[in-house]
Formats: sequence, C-alpha cells, structure tokens
Amino acid sequence: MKRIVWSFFILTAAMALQAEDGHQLWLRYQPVNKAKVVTEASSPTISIAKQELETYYNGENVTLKLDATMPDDDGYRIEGSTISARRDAGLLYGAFALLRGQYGDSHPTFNLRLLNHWDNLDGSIERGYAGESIFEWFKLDEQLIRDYARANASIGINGSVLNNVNASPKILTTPYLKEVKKIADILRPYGIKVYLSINFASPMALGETKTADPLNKSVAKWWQKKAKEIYKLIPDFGGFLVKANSEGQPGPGDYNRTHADGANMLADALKPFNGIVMWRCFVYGANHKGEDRVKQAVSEFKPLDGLFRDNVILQTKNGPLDFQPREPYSPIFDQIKKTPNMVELQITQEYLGQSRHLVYLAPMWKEFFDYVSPSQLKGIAGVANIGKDRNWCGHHFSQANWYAFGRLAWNPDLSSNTIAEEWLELTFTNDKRFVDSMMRLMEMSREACVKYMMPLGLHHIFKFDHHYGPEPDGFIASYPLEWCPVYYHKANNDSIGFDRSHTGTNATSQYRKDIADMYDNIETCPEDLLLWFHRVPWTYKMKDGSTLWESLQFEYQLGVIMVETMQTTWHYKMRNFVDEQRWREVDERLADQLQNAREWRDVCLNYFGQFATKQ
Ligand code: GCW
Repeated sequence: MKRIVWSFFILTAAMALQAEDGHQLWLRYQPVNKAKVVTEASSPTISIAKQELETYYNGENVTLKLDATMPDDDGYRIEGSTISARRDAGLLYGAFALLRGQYGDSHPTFNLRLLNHWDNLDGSIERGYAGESIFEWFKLDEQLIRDYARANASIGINGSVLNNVNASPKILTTPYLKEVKKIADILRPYGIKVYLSINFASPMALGETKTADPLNKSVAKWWQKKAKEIYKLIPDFGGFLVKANSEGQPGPGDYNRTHADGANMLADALKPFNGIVMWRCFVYGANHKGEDRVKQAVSEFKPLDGLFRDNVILQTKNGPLDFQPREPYSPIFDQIKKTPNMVELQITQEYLGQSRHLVYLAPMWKEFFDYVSPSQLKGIAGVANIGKDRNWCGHHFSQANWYAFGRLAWNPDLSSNTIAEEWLELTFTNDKRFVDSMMRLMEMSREACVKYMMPLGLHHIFKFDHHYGPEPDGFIASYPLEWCPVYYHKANNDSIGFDRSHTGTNATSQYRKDIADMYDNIETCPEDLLLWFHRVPWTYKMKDGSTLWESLQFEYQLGVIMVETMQTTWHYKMRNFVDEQRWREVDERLADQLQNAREWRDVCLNYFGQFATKQ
C-alpha cells in the first residue's frame, strides 16, 4: 500500500514537472547528458556554456576555444564540433546556436542589444501585461533572475535597463544600488550588463542639491560622485537611459538648458568608467508645443546634432508618434547624422492588443529596417513584455516577440518567417503540419491587427490611457489635443485624415528627399499610410477604383476575417499538436481577440459612417 502511494506521488510529481505552462519558453531541451566539453579557457560564462552543452547537446564532444584572431565582437564560429569566439560571451552564444542546430560564422549587427524594462520600484510595470515585475526589490527571486538571464543569453541580448524611464529618484539611493549590484552579479556571467533609467532631477528630489540645473557645479559633482559609487559596486555598469522634458518628466529644459547640456553633464560623469548615456528623443508638447506632434522630435534634436559627447546615443522610437501598429519610420534617422542613434522598439504590445491578442511583431520591425539601414544604428532597444506571469509574457505567443527581438538584434537580415519557424519548433513541435500553418498565421497576424485597429493609416484612435479598445470619438477638452483621437483622424462630412503633406503640416519634408517625395504625393503615398499623410475625401478613388469609404469598410472587414481564420485554424486544426494547457490558453485568447476585432470594426465603422454616408 505504502509503495503504491509513494509511486503515485512520484508519478504526479513528474507530471507536474512536465506541466506545459509555458515557463520554459523556447528552452525546452531535454537533458541527454552525453556530450563531453573540452576547453582550456575558463570563466563563469564559459562554465555556463559548458554546462548547457554537457546537459543538453545530443552529440559526443565539443571543444570551446577562445580565439584572439577573430573579430572583436560577441560573434562565434561553429565548425565541426568546435566553437570558437573572441570573447567568452561568444562561446555562450555559440553554445546556444549549436543547441538550435545552427553552424557557421555568426556576428551580431548591433553591439548594444538591450531590453528596456518599464518596471516601477513598487513592482508594477508601466504598459506591462504579464503580472508584476520580476525585479523584486529587497526580496529578489535569484533563480527567476537567472532563468531570465539564460533566456536572454540564448538569443544574444546583452543589456537590461532594469527600471521605468519614468524613473523614481530612489533607484539611485544606496540600498537600491546594492540590490542592483545583486542583479548585475547574476546577469554578468550570461553576458548581460545592467543599465538604469534615471530621473534627471534626482539630486534635488533626494534633497541633496538645491537645483538639478546641469550647468550647476554642485549638480555635476553629485552625478560624478554617484557614478563613482555605482561603479564601485558594479564595475561593468552600462550607463543611464534618460527620458527628460517629456510627458511631465524633469529635464534640462526646466533651467532653459538644452538636451545636449543635460546629456553631456551625465556623459562626463560616466566617461571615466566607460559608461554611456542613452538619451530619448520621445519628446513633445514642451518646446515645440502646438507643432504637429510627429515633427517635434526632429525640431528639437536636429539643431543639437553634433553637440553631444561621444558617449551619448540618441534613442528614438521606430515611428514618430508612439508605437502604433503601423507608422512610417521616424525621420530622426534621416536627420541626425553626427550623433549615434539607437532605435527603440516596443515588445510589449501597448497598442497591439497587449497580452490578449496574438500579434507577431517581427514583420513590423522588418518594415522599419526596410527604410532605416542597421548600419546607421549603434544599437537596438526593446521595451520588454516580461513579468512574473508563469509564462513570462501573458500570452504564449507574446514570447515569440521577445525571441524575435533578440534574434533581429543579432541579425536584422533574418526574415520574420525564419524566426517564427525557429521559435515554433523550439517552443512547440517541429511537426511540419503545425509549423507551416502557424508560420502563416503568425505572419498575417500583424497585418490583421493593423486592419482592424488602424486601416489605411488611421492612428491613435485608441481608448484613452489604457490604449486597448477603440475610441474614435475620443475628445476631452481638458486634455492636450495630442491625446485625442479626433485630432488625429479629423473626420467630417467631406474627408478624413491628417494632412502632413506640403499643403498641411509638411511633416513629409522631414524625410530624406526620395521618401519625402513619395509620402508627399497622394498618388505615390502607400495606401496603408494614406490617412497618416493625407486628408482624403470619402469619395476619393483608390488604386483599385473603389472609393475611400468602400476601402475603409473592406479593410476593417478583412481584418476581422483574418482573425477568424487565425482563430478557426487554432481551434479546429492545431489541438493535436499542442499540450492541453497551452492550447486552451491560446484558444481562449483568440476567441477574445476575435470579439475585440469585431468591436473595433463595428465601433469605428458606425462612427465614421455618420460622416461618410452624408454626401
Ligand atoms: O507610449 C507612451 C506610453 C507611456 C510611456 C511613454 C514613453 C513610459 O503610453 O506609458 O511612458 O510612451 O515612451 O515614455
């Protein structure tokens, strides 16, 4: 009897261990304990590479070799059963590549491949849809942080900004810095550096200076001392990320100083330790109040180009507005030539159905790289979608966006399909019947989202503040116009759309010549950005001869049909390929997504129809 109970217990425990709750991400290798790893080099990073291979590699022998003749980056070479790299992080990346079955030479396109966490010190996450922050101050779950580090290392991410850009000054106090050090110590062997977002007014807010004026000596001194303290605890600390004079955050503008004055003061404090400042260009409503919001970043930063220290990088969102499902690229990337640029992508789906909708973002990011060459960029940052939810990202398919971000940060030439295929095989099964269908489904998911949320270049018609559902009639007189949907679509009985051509705000002129010409002319402007750049009569003839109003109805309807296809495919055809829990959780969310897509279509067409059918 006793024995039966005991074995029952073992059996259920084993089943519980195998429960497919998504926590293992794309790292579901089974231990085979077969490989013998030979290496003369040693470091904590190499030990991790060795352990991964010895546990999970299904081959006999692997040699890990540091090779000083290789290019000085995080790349690696896998030849036969030997992995060579210049740096030990390269050996770790090579080990994960080998586990994925990849061979040959591989070098990262960007040296800075960073996650930006918008995590607050109280555990909440701004625009986070997967539970609370994994960075639990003063009660760190070290194993969770280690799992996080391993997942990042497996896709080549090499930096984490731990806290929200709307930063609390408290992060720079000694007790918090000691906690940051603990996290840095866990991340380091995985090749990941720690960075912090800082509040520009920190010294003043903490009561240690009377002002935060960047040209004030006591302020600069405070930052120098703070840098010293940080580097004593964390010798390889990466640097600061700064949101200044934006959406109510303090900044140098509060003292009539420029962004360059502010960034340079911080850069000087970090310089002796090789730290960098990533200064965000997401600014509007301050110095250029009243100007078309999509123009304000260029207006603000272009005159400062060339005035920044060499350890300052300007970090700009991919589009000029705010992480909409489809935006043209930000013209900053055409205009800022003397200062290094970084692009900020958003992995967390603030305006793309959050963790309720299946939207694979790689096609959107690839679209950005169609216009902005990676060679123009020094680095890439992704606003993370990670939280304490058991499956990390809230939606099993949102994990694909974390994965895709890392893979594109390493190699932006990879196709979104290739990445989806890799991820599906690692995360679910390599059964072709599943993988082929799901690749198609993932690839169409972003276009579906654009169609049911913002067809033909409509934008910012999201519900106020939480940005989840539709609110095309949104207007609250006491809010800045730039937060009101009606300001962006400007629908009336004649027309709809925002004229950003030379007859309007002339935002098109901020682009390089060929692109400016293309967007400016209604005939050559891509139809999927038509209402972004042009004000168009409802009766306007589209390229296929239908009217604008007919096309708008068609697009909304098609968006819904695409989600129906996604939902139907998963519901009726994928069940046999996926474990019960993950199948059910995705199925429930797809049902919600379909309902939401219908709501978007109905609310928007009802609203716009009031105008469109008036002629
Ligand atoms: O997208 C908007 C978000 C804010 C965010 C801001 C920014 C962190 O709605 O929540 O604040 O952009 O990027 O600074």
